[in-house]
Amino acid sequence: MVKLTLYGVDASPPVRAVKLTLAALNLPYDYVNVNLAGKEQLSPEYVKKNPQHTVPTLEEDGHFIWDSHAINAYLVSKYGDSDRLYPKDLLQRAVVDQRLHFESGVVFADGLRSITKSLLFFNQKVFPKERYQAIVEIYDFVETFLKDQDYIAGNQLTIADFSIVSSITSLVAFVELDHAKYVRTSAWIKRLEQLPYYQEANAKGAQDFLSIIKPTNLSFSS
Ligand code: GSF
Repeated sequence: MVKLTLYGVDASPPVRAVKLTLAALNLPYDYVNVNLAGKEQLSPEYVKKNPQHTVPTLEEDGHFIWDSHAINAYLVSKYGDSDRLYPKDLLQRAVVDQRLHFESGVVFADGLRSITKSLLFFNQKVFPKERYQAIVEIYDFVETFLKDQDYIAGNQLTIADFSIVSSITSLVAFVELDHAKYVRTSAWIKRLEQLPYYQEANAKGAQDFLSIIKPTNLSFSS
C-alpha cells in the first residue's frame, strides 16, 4: 500500500471531511500541519504541491490531489472495499454529487468562506445581514434534504455526510443551530457523533474552529 500524506489543519472543515473519510476507510496516513495564520500555504514548497494553496491536499506516491470533495471521491473509489460511501449506481451517485456541489458552492462559499476570509485575513467584524440570512437558508436546505431519510444523500452514510457535517458544525460558530427548529439536522448530527472516529476526525477540529471564531465577537448588521 502506498503512503498517504494529508496536509491540513484540524480547524478547517474540508480537512475534517477528508479525515472522516480516511478514518471510515481505516486508512493509515501521515498528517502534516499547515499553519494558515502564518501563511505557510503560500510558501514556494506548498504552492508547488497545490498552486491553489488550499488545505486539504493529499499526497500519494508523488501525486497531489486537492479539494476535499475530489480527494474523498478518489479515496473511496480507490481504497473502499465497497462503493458504500460513494455509490456506483448512477442515480445514487448523482444525489451524492449534488450534495457535494451544494457543500462546495453554497455551504462553504456562501456560508463559511464569505465570512472567514474577511474576518481572519482583513479583520472585518461586522457583516451584512445577508450573510446571516445565507446561513439560515443553508440550515433550511439541510433540514429539507433530511426529510424521510437518515443521511444527507439517502439512507446510508456517504462522503456527502462527511462534507456537510464538517461545515455545519463550523457554521454554528456564526449562527447557532436552533435545535427545536432544525430537529432532523440535530438528530443527524447526533447520529454521526456515534461514529467511533467522529470525535477525533471532526468534533475536535470543530471545537478549534469555534475557539478561533468566538473571541472575534463578530456581529451581523440589522
Ligand atoms: C476549499 C478549501 C479551502 O478553501 C475544499 O478543499 O473542499 N473547496 C475546497 N481551504 C481554506 C481553509 S478553510 O477555510 O477550510 C484554505 O486553505 N485557505 C487558504 C488559502 O490560501 O486559500
